[in-house]
Amino acid sequence: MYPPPPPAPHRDFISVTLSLGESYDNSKSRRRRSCWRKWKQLSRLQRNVILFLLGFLILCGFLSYLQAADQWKALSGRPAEEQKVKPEVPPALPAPQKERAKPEDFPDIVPQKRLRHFRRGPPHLQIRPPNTVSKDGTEDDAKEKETALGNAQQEENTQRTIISWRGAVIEPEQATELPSKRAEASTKPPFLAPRIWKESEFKEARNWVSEKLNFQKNVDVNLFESTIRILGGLLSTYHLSGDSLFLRKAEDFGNRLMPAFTTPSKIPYSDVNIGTGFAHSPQWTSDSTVAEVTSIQLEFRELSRLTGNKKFQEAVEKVTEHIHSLSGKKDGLVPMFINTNSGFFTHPGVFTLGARADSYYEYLLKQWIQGGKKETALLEDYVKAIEGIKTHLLRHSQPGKLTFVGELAHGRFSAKMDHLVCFLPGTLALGVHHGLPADHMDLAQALMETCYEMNRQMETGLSPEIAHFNLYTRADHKDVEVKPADRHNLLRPETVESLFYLYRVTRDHKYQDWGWEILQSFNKYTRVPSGGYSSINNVQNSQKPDPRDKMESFFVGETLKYLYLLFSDDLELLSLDTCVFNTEAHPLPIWAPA
Ligand code: DMJ
Repeated sequence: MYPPPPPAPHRDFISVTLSLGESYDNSKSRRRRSCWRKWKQLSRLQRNVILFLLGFLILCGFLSYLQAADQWKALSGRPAEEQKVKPEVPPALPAPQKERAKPEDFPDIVPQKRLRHFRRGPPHLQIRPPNTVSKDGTEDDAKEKETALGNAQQEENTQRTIISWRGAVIEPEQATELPSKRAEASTKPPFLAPRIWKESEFKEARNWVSEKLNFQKNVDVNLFESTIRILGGLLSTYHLSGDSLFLRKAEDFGNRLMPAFTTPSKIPYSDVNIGTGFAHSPQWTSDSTVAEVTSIQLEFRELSRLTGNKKFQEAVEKVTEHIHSLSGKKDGLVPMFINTNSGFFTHPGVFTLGARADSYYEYLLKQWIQGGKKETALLEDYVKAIEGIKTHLLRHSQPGKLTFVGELAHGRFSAKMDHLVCFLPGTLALGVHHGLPADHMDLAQALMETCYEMNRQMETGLSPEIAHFNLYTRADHKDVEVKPADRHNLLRPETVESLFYLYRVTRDHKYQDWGWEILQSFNKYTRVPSGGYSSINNVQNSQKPDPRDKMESFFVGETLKYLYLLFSDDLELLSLDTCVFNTEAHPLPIWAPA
């Protein structure tokens, strides 16, 4: 007797069996049968691998089809929207500010040689010097050097203009005293010579907008970011210059954003392709961010007022009205997400004044101001929200008793505050300037001090992206603590934005002094020797702040603008009584009473 054969060993490798003994038969049914047999002979692992590959190929094919379809759609064209727009309402902000200070008026101010700036290109204004010397210090080959210099030269013209429009107006080397000290000595010239723009620079920029700024591009943009930066910027420039080119561009751009509102709920999608008009949510969700859908109203309302076309205003006001009557708020505080299909808040029960909710509160107040303080529902929602903040989110840190705004997640309080929340003291002060209760000012001042401390307590004098506050007294613990992942500074504006409002409303020079300290820190730790500024990775390491080689456009659009206005002696410059700043610091007019 032979012993029984041993059990077949488990195989988890792929094998291919070739049947050499069979003669070749060409009949279809035989081939099909043999394929099926081979398939059955494969192990489960082999079959899964083949099925996965097939699925993957089908998915790739489908995605390329979608992309091609978009391109065909774009090519089939959309009507040219660069028609002449006859504004119903003329520009309302002051006429363009020309250069008002001549060098001879300020003999003790030595003109600075303009720095050279190099740039990769809009919209991120990434600053890099031309790379003509290799790492080991030897010169690169002639061709590379020639290209780098050529590009740098070409880029320098644009960069110089951008920086000098806004950035170079602040030349801190020229004034070394604290603003409050300087103000005491009335015989001295103004703290900073106001140089808002030079006509030649404006012309250069206008030419660029006229000849190069073309929105017929097959590109996805974020509705909120492009509204506050591009649409807001164009509308503001129209008001400051009175030049209808900017209004025509604004209307063209506004039209291209409108497909974002074609959702079942009328809560807009987050993204829209300005070339094809295809609007959509992010790939992973059908939600939009609450702050984003509620912080486009100032711009769209103004666009309607100027063009006489109500569709812009109607689209954004539907969103405001919908959210006004939506359940899921907590004493005026809103969750962070809203679904574009159902129109309901999602991820309920989480409340913050930071990312994804911040400018919802800001735009309630600012729309009320923009519209001449008549839309009472906006004011009610704003005042209610401030009370909600006081009830649920306000705490005091230890040992310094700093007032801060934390977060609430399903009833659990977290002592975490984004630097973004530092817009709040400024917004509260603006409300008080327009007649809201005086206790809002107490809160504004307390929070302003906290935001200043978020900067001052760091080794670089610059705030981290997120701060954590100590709620209990513990030995060797400061009020403000920072987690390793939150130690970066993106050159954000919120602290200096609020300092500007606090100074305008109280006229207390201490706010100028605080802004001055922050500006010195920006110059010390974020300024790039070859030009421009850079975000840094570590505000707690003054030896190695670790630049990121990236300058966000809000640094020139907001941070430097608010610093300029904070230090300006002209308190009527872009007055809080005639204009309202959008959330990207672009001034828009307050509508005159009917
Ligand atoms: C800006 O783009 C806007 O102020 C926005 O509302 C949130 N914050 C960034 C800059 O920090």
